[in-house]
Amino acid sequence: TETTLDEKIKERIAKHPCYSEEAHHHYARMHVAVAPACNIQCNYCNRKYDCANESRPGVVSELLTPEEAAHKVLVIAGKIPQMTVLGIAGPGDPLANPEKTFRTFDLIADKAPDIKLCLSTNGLMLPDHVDRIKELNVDHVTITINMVDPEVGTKIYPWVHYRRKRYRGVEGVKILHERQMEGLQALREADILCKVNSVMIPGINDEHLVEVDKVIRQHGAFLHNIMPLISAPEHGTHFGLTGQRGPTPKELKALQDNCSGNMKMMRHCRQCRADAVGLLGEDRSQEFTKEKFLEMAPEYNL
Ligand code: CLF
Ligand code: SF4
Repeated sequence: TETTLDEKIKERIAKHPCYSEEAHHHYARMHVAVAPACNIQCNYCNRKYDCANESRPGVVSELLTPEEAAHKVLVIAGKIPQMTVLGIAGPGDPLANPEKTFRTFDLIADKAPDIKLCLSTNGLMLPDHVDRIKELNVDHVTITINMVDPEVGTKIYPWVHYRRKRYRGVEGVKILHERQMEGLQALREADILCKVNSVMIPGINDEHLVEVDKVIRQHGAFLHNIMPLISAPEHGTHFGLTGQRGPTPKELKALQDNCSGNMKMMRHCRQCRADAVGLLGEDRSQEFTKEKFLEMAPEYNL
């Protein structure tokens, strides 16, 4: 029955601070930055900094090897008992670095099986990896979807690098769009909870995101997280060469209100760094820099 389905989903998200509004008061997440490469270009991205699709632009996270990352996770899980989720969200695209991403998940699943694994991707390579994601018991996957209309997409993505070839303009955008839809579908079939992030870019995709919301809902997305473009020239993050501004909080809220049909709208996102540690909005990453955590012994006990 529907009630038991609801109950089951509630249980799956109960300790995930992003998927459950309530959980974010009590449970913490950490990110490990193991994935440097990316396979597309977003106009709002400056490659010197963390991926802007699931993180805070203008921040440079410390890159770790999978082994260092696993060590860090065991150290932190031992020190912060509310730590329930490990996410990989950058600094590039996790699935443009599949060996590093999956090696990290493997190590953690083996040593800390009660830590929930979470992944965020632009979706280009997602269809190739859904089986592996399911095998590893990764129950939460985020895809950043900024458009469902390639014409809008050409204003956001100048190129896409797919299977050893670079596609410019609408050709590349169409590949990205098809792969994102395919990935969404595959997640639904594998019964993996999918959150969609969209970056709201005034004048480019702001009105179009209502359509995006509708389409992803039809495809079974669980949660929609519309994030404001953070455009800060002083951080070297700007949208193309146009000096595009980000939305005001009022514009963001109006769009979120406009979208919230049946699907849940995430409104408590704090746009984390790719090496974030702690409750959402609390940043303890500086307590666990590489220099520091490598000196600490993992205290996490099974
Ligand atoms: Fe990290 Fe993202 Fe997983 Fe959460 S963050 S990979 S789903 S564990 Fe959360 Fe941070 Fe917002 Fe992301 S507040 S930026 S939505
Ligand atoms: Fe940058 Fe992330 Fe876009 Fe890649 S997916 S170009 S890292 S914002």
